[in-house]
Amino acid sequence: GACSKPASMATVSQFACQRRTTTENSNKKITDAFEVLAENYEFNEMDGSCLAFRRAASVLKSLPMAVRSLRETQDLPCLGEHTKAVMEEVLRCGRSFEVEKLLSDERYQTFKLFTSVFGVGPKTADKWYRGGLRSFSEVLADRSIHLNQMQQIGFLHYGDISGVVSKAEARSLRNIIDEAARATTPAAKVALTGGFCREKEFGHDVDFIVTTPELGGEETLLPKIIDELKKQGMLLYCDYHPSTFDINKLPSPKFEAMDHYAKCFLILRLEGSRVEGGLHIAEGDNRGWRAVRVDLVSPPVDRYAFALLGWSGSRQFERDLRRFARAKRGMLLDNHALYDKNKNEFLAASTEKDIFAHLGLEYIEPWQRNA
Ligand code: DGT
Ligand code: MG
Repeated sequence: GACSKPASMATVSQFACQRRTTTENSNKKITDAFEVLAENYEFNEMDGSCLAFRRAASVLKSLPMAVRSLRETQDLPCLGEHTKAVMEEVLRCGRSFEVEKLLSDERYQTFKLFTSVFGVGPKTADKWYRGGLRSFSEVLADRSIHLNQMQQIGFLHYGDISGVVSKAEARSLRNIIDEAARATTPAAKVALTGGFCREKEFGHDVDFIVTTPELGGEETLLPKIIDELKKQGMLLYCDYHPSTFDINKLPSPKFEAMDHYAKCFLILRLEGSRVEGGLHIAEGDNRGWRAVRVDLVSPPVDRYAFALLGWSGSRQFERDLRRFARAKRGMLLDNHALYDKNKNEFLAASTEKDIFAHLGLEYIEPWQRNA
């Protein structure tokens, strides 16, 4: 009957945007196992299986308590045969044989190593792996390999940018970006987004949305900020993409594609910081600075709320917002706009709350979006 299981497990939505997921994860052992498997499916370009394990992990992360038996999960969405088998093993033995096998698998280990380099994705990792390469020294010694600029810089700063960024470092970067923006454009708005706006303790980079109160002012904002950072001697790397935004385009429900706003992927020199437990392969120790990855995105101000919601994450939360909009509301959502297919019109929004309201969703705070 209804009282045989915890009430909180009885009504879990299949959509992450209808769940509240904090950084506290009571089922970390199981979700870590799922994430190793998902990652391996991603390496093998098996998108369906990858998504199945990511969705299952996301559901368990939203639970307020640890799952103790398979029976307790019978009403939870997004758990299939395979995910349940892995979960059952972790519950029974504390670990999964399939995961253990992967963790010691040469191909998995090598992909994990290669994709930890900035600018190296599964495709490049696969090419290097099929070429017989297994270590960084083998890659760097191979004369037939041409590293692009991103990968060269990735190896150069590997020790720093493969380490995590702390909340304190994100805070100092916030001040730095704030000042660089205001120095050139006094009215500029800077918002911290990504994992650090969800109250994560650590991240792999720091993400910001920057804009101006005047429509069109954002067009010159990023180049100005970049110039300012360069003047201050902080700019170690800058990959700038100008805007390709088209206001007439319908939102694209495909999440994986990058959005069309002007953006830059940066590596900045952060003074007075050290990498925790980082290993240095190309740089001396005892420096008073470290390299950090920073992303800046600059939408026009009337798209600010869509950009903010689209970059706040988590990835699973974002995927499900779009999936929910389409499947349950007949609407198309992306980082630029929300389009109602029933009325054939765009729905404007100036805050994230407006977007949730248009979608008929309860508002979920950023710190509850760690799906
Ligand atoms: P991390 O790894 O600690 O930096 O964690 P997050 O959540 O900050 O992840 P990150 O920095 O990769 O991305 C932040 C958010 O930006 C992500 O949750 C969704 C958005 N985003 C990043 N890359 C893409 C992309 O390729 N397509 C779309 N649509 N959104 C993206
Ligand atoms: Mg991030």
